Amino acid sequence: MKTKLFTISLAFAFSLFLVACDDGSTSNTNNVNNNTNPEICDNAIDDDGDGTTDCADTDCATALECSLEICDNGIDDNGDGAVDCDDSDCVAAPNCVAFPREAFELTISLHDPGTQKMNLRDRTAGGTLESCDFGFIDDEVNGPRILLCPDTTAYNGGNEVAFLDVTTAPTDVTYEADGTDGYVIDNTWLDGGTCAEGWTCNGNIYFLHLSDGSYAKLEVVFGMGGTMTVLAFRDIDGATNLTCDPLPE
Ligand SMILES: [Ca+2]
Ligand SMILES: [Ca+2]
Ligand SMILES: [Ca+2]
Ligand SMILES: [Ca+2]
Repeated sequence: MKTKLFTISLAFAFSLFLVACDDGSTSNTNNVNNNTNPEICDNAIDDDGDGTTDCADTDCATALECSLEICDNGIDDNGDGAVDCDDSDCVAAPNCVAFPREAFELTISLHDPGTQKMNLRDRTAGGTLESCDFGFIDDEVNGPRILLCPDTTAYNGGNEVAFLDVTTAPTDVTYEADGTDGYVIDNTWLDGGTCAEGWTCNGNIYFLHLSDGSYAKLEVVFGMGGTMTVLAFRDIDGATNLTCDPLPE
């Protein structure tokens, strides 16, 4: 008899529990209705068994650890203890990249055949590179000129300041193939003229279409006395985008 009363009491209590928890929803995605473990939002486990894990679970929509880190607001937005650029979520944020992956500086000695040709894809330089993209060569008469390697074409942006901030390879220009003299892109240096002896050549911009289909941009920062300093920008995924984040001071 006692056992029967106990069973009835238990059933009644359980029915009260069901009534108390019924919010009328037919959805079973809310943990309040699941009668299962609540989703913990940072343990890589689908705790409540609904097929979604951690931040992918709508139960975690408002969880701090599922917030996006905003990389320049001085706040630890996602509560992981790391603020802005110290947060690994910001590793690719423009303001957090100390040295952009695909923007780099080249120093080219026009009189050293061993450094005259460049491969932008693996950042190698050499005078006999088979897979080079371009080179700079001083032909003594006309000053330094760009030499395009096989299957590289280029557009000479001259010293158009407007091209400095360009982040997408221009599509409304004609990319020229190599000429018979190997110096297809002539100079239109900032200070004009032909870059004769003693030249100072700053500010020239070239867009390259590389043999793998990707684009690059070259910006001559400085050129004097047989040495050229060139910034090279390239998007690793090819297509038309260029990475043009400024280099650190
Ligand atoms: Ca979880
Ligand atoms: Ca889940
Ligand atoms: Ca932040
Ligand atoms: Ca953080």
